[in-house]
Amino acid sequence: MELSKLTKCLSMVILVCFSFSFMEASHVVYHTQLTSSPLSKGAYRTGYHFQPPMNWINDPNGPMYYKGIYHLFYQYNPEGAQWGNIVWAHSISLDLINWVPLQPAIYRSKPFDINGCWSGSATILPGNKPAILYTGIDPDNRQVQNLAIPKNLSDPFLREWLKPDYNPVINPGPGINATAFRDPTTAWMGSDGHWRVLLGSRKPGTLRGEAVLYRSRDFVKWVKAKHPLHSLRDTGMWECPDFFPVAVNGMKGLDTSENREGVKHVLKVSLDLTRSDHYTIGTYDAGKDRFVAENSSDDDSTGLRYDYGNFYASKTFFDPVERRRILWGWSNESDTPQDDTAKGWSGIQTIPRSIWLDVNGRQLVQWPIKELDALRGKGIHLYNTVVKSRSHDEIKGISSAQADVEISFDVPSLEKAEPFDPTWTDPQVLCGLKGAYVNGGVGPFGLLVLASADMEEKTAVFIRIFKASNKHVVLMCHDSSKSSARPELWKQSFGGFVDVDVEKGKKISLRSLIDNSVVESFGAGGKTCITSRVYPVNAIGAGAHLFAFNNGEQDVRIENLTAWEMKKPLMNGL
Ligand code: DQQ
Repeated sequence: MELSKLTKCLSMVILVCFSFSFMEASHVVYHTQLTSSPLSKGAYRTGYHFQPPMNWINDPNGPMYYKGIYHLFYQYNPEGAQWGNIVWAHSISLDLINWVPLQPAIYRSKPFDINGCWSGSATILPGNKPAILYTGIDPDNRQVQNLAIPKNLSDPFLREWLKPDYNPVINPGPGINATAFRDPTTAWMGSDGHWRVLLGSRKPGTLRGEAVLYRSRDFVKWVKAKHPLHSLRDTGMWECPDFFPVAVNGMKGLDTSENREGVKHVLKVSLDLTRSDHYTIGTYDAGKDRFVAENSSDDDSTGLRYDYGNFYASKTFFDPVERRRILWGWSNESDTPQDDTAKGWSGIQTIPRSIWLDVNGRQLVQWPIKELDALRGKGIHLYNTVVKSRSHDEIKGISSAQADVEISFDVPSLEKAEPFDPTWTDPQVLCGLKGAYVNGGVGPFGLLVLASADMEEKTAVFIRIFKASNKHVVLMCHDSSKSSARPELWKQSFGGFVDVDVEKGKKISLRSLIDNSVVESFGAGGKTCITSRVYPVNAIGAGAHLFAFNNGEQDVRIENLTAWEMKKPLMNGL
């Protein structure tokens, strides 16, 4: 089907879905006890992040591209703003930014998923046939793995999914804890023509996290491999594993089954113990079906993370059109469950990010997909502007509650950098210790976003540079301690180190996607990313201001700043 026809079809679906969303809205009671609070004004609803019209969402599931359409499924509670009654909600898009909701694709209906349809992934089988593997919760509350296939392959929207009666296709067998056995990955095919899939698990009676491996010839009959693909002690339950190849050179993504010279592999696990996503770069030994991590400590809680903030249960997929790998992650609310009930919703997906291996081979780099730029509206530019020591300057001219800000700083001298204490191994702790309002040497400098006019409320996105014995250490933080006048909220600061040679260029960049209650930031071109959820009382709508600030002793210079207001895409019928 050509694109114009699809666009027409999509518009028709939008109409249908508007009525669908409206019908859903009619039986949900919320916003009752509130009068003029930010909650009642809907001030925290995001403008351009993925979310349904209402209710709870969590993990992104089964993202894929099929016949001209991008599909995103996600964990959804059709009945309220707290986790429960989970189904696979389904939305489609032509550009990964504008979304149209369809009916739920997978919902509780059979013994093998009667107590829940939990996370899973899509695989495109030969002949361009999508297949979904997901975790079902059976009548005994065991976690079993089920196969779902499209009812009608000629429907590019893939509206209806069949769950064959031979399910479950994988049962928790001997040596498996039936309540810690879930979240199948996208499968990949080995050179022997057999499929492989991973399941997140925890070795019974231990805290050893495992990525259990299964093989299949036909995608229906699966046999457990003798060894897990990878495991690590003391890491607890591994949820939502993801395993994919990355090119050693260049930014192009690879199909999940690709494995050749010039390819490394990435294993990501979502650590239930810390609710954070960690990834490791390594080699996939296809002969032994083992993953060999380049740095064995990297998948414990001190390792590399996609995002050092509020970001969990992420999943990638290969986009064959643009030949890129795209990452989705769930960002949970950090307000109270009572607020979520009052808002009538909870949870968003972060902006889809292209990911690739950094030229240094040590980490991944992430950047918002280029399609997001189409939402940029009114913009302002600043060049060559000094931000003096211990000062802040308002960036005026746009409305910044929903904005995209790119800024690049020149740091003329590193002489005043504070000494780095080698015991500072946890960047989050360091960001708490040396927050935005603790004066420093080189930094803290950066942006104050979602700030009230009197600056009582503000979220700081900043850089601080230290001098270690043999190099400079760059720290990136989100300081949310003053993000809201409401004392009862959780205002955790987040941080990550940035692996850049700041001595060389004496430059560092930041990009922040601001969206009412979300701040999603990318440091040094996407080497370090942090997402925070914040709930200001006054810095909402037209009351939200934007500043550049510098609480360091050293002046810094804004080499370039561009800030755009962000328009609202079609977002699931709203
Ligand atoms: N969420 C799903 C599980 C997964 C967890 C249930 C991760 O399948 O392990 O909603 O957030």
